[in-house]
This record gives sequence, structure tokens and C-alpha cells, in this order.
Amino acid sequence: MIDKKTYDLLNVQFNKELYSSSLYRNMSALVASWGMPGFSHWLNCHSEEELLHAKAFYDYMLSQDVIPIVTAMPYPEVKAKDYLTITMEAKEFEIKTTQDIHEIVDYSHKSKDYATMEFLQMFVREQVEEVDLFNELEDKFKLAKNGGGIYVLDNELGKRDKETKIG
Ligand code: OFO
Repeated sequence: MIDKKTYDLLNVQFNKELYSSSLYRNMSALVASWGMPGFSHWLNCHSEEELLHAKAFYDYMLSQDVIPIVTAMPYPEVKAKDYLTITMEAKEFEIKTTQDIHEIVDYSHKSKDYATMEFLQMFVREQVEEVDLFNELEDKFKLAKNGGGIYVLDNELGKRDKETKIG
């Protein structure tokens, strides 16, 4: 059984994962409107992946006999006006998400909640992948821009498969 503070932290993160999914969905729509269906598809896949993250928090809370609650979320506004800026903003967002996950890990460590620590390990690994993913994408976009290969890269991004599991 988890303590009240852990419950609150997990529920906040559950809602943040739902926010992430909506943020990437908004990015996907915006990018589609710029004539980049491949990148739009790629971001849509990412939005779906964030739902898997939210579901993992949901399932874990239920397994700990507490009830996950969806709360009101802020408007997932996308301010970027081009594909490179969106990618850089997404990377910054994932760096912030990594910090959020680490804060929960810190608390579970302090409170000797080994089950929650174990549960969070897959998110510690996942966040390394997520930041790396956007870092690589940023590099690819920069290279493609210099060589005029945005169309080719957009085509490649359109081939991303949906993830069916995390970690
Ligand atoms: Fe759920 O990892 Fe991105 O935000």
C-alpha cells in the first residue's frame, strides 16, 4: 500500500502523461497543416505512446488499491512555428518529464517504497530513450535542412510503427 504523498505524486504524473499525449496530438495536427504528413504520423504515434504511459500509472495505482483520477489539464498549447522548433520544444518537454519522474523516484527512495521504486524504473529507462529520440530527430532535421532532404526525412518518419509496450 502506498502512502498519501506517493498517491498524489503518481496521480499528478498520470495526468501529466495524458497532457503529454494531448500535446503531441496538437503538434501532430499542426505539422499536418504544414504539409508534413510523415512527421504528423510520427507525432501521432508518440501521442499514442504517451497514452501507454498514462495507462501504466493507472494500472499501478489500482494495483496499490488507490483510485487514479483524471483532473482538469492545462491547454496543451504548441507555440512553435516550424518543425525544428517543435522538435526542440518536445526535447525540452521530455527533459522536464525526466525531472518529474526522478522526483517521484527520490520520494519513493526516501520513504522506502520499494514497489513504487521498481515500478518507476521502466520510466527512468523510458525517459532516457525519449530525450535521445528527440535529440536524434533534432540532429536529423538539421542535417536534412542543410542538404535539402526534408522530403526524404518526412517520408522516413511516416514509417514509424506504433509501440505496443513500454520499457
Ligand atoms: Fe511519457 O514520456 Fe514523454 O512525456
